[in-house]
Amino acid sequence: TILVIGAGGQLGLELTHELRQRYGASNVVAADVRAPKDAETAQAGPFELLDVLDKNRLEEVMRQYKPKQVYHLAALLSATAEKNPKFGWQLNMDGLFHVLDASVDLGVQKVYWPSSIAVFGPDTPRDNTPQLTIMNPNTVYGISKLAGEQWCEWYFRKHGLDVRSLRYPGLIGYKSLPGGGTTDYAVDIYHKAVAGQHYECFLSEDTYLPMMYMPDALKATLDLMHAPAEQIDIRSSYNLGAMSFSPKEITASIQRHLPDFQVTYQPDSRQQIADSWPASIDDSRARQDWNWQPDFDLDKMTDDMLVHLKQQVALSV
Ligand code: VAH
Repeated sequence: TILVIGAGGQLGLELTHELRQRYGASNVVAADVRAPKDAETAQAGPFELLDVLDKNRLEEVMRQYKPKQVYHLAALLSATAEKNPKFGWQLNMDGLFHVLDASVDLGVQKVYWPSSIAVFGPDTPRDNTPQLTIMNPNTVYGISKLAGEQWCEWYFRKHGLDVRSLRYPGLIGYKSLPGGGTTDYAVDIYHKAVAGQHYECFLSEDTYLPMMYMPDALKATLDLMHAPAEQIDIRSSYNLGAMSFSPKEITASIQRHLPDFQVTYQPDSRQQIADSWPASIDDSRARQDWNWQPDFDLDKMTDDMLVHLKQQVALSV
């Protein structure tokens, strides 16, 4: 059995769907602090209400299902955590400790925990950011992800827990909505374009950020989890990249299909967060250790996103 904590989030919803397709729906338990919005998650397989800060409830769920693998995705993302710093730290850190301790106690074979390019800060080299480099994150989310990486490595060294992690760039998909991130503009913009509306972007037009299409993020996650343990040389978290683009470039990519689509720019507080992050990532260690290779670039992602979002609109009328 596999347990997915935070199964209702942007990544959790897609990962649960992918894992259920691969391992059978009844073998993948979806858990989240709130009941699933989409009927599919609820109907397709087992669902448990779980607040990961409630350690007793977490242990109860884990004793009931005895998962061999746990994917712990529940967290506050960058913009939300910056507005709720104490809760952001508590959820991101105590939630992780509860999962790591319960996994050691109950003999879980593998744990997955997502990190982020948010672990890098304003004095990190911005272009082709290396795996090992200066890391002074200046957001609550980034501080919690950097601390979490170090704790994952500690649990691997001290308890032999096989915990694995990826520093995701901004993730973009059509099956789920983002929740409180700084890169969310890159999802919102496609929805507006397909709805025939203009989009007001909360980042400036030349804000370059590392990004990845959801199918690539799912492939990387499962490739990492399937790799033999002896191939995993990095137990903090692997740099992971696919592409980088700016709001201006994703707009041009969309206008290849929807030439009348218009975007205006109104940077808000998320601009400072974006400015503290790298422009591009060196993920050569992931490519060396477990053969990472992305499939989607910006135009290929745009073509796929627009086709699927148009289908969703057609089905919803
Ligand atoms: C965020 N989407 O914006 C997340 C991610 C790299 C960005 O961590 O907070």
